[in-house]
Amino acid sequence: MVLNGPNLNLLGTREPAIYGSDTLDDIAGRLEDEALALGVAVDMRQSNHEGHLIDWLHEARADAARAVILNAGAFTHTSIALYDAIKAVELPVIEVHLSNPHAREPFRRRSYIAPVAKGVIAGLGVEGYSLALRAAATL
Ligand code: CA2
Repeated sequence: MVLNGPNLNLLGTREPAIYGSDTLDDIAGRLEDEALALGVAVDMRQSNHEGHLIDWLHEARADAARAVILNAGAFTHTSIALYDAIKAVELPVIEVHLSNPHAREPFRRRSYIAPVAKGVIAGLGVEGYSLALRAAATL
């Protein structure tokens, strides 16, 4: 399962210097193709609501998803609820960011996801999603 958090529905429409010019649909299409080649299935979702992301993590567990790729957006830096949910579901979660939060404002340096993530990929743009998918397929 590939989960995207708040404001990522705006990808490709604003701030291309930071987030690139691909839309979330472009990324989903690319992951679908790559998943086919890897022999795995992807289910990509986006929500601006923290609770939806938590419900989907529970759903991933209930539906026996094998891994979660998570770009939690700004909830990365604030959400103890996501930290708890990731711990609870006991699935490998790969944290992905398009930009490199460590090279931006200081408040982006804290991640509540990283301590419970299997791995973290940041700063490589949409390529980060592809790398995470490859890692997930291998894991
Ligand atoms: O770099 C990333 O992928 C982030 O998760 C993106 C979040 C940001 O809060 C994190 O620190 C790093 C923000 C997503 C906002 O997405 C937009 C896309 C286009 C235009 C405006 C916002």
